Amino acid sequence: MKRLPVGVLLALAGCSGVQSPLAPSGREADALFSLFGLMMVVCGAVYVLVMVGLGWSLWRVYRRRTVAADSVSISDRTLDRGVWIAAGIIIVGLTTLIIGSFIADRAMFRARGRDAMLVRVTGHQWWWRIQYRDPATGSWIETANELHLPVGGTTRMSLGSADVIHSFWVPNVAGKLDMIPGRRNLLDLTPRREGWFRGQCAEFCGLQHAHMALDVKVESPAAFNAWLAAQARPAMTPGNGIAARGASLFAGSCAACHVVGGTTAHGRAGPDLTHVATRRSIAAGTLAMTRNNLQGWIAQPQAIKPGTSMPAVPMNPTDINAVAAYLEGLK
Ligand code: HEC
Ligand SMILES: [Cu+2]
Repeated sequence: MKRLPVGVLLALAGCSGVQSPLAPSGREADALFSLFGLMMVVCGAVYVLVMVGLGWSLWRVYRRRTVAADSVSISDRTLDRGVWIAAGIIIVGLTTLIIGSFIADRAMFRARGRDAMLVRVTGHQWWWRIQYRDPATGSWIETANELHLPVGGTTRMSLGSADVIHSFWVPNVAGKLDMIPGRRNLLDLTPRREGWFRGQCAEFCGLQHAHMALDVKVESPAAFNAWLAAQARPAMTPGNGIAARGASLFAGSCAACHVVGGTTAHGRAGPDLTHVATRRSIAAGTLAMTRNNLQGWIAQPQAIKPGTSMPAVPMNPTDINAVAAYLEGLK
């Protein structure tokens, strides 16, 4: 049986993932993938030609050497011809690449000017604030760390930052774009395949830069609309005794930094938690959304993301459990 080296298998495994520009699943990523292919072909061809030329000249030198050691010389005409061929290859190759990248760039911003749905994403150390403009009312619907996109449609991201420079990158769907304090950059996303993808902050932004990931769900327009409508609703009222106790503890210790829609929690320093339990992970893709992980995060955020601006609020385990039960009910 033929066996591929482990390194080759690992490299190939990287091409099919949920965070890979080599598995394009959107119009903008398609354009970049085609450009990547063109660059591989042009640069590969130049590489092969250079290697063949090198081999050929070495072979000629070697052949002559065996005849007479000191008669190695290249005529001016051969030299001239070589220079012209090299110049031709460079001009044709570079022109092809320039045209290719111009076309890819146009393809990526084709929807500009048309009315795409607008989503504001703001980078924070080290999480993402996400705000959808409600097409019906024009008001903003806020969530965090999990982006939903309707398949087939174009969503325009307005990217900004609240502190340092971050960079927004969901490789399967589109290229990356920096998020710069004081300005908004626009990026269009037109995913064409449903499923979960993963984004990642792509500009070093401090200690927990690596723990600044983004869950991305591409779904049917109907599922997307239902999701958006659910996100716009105020939070559920706690169902049982423990969760109700958790709610009052939350109002005392956490409300200064977090919003829970429909309650007195109005803090803007941290992610909106109105529907936190609908999300797949917490702390920007760092932990799966489970009761245990909520408890662990509340008890020791500094152990999970050292340097995060969420402090460990002093609470005993029973209270932490109650708060986690409350959050788990925020569907
Ligand atoms: C000083 C402000 C502050 C206080 C007080 C605070 N938090 Fe946070 N919280 C944050 C910040 C900032 C983050 C984002 C951290 C990150 O992911 O890097 C966060 C993240 C979270 C998350 C993860 C949300 C998500 O979608 O990823 C949960 C859950 C949470 N906090 C719960 C609580 C609870 C419960 C309390 C009270 C016990 C609390 N927080 C108190 C600032 C605060
Ligand atoms: Cu970042």
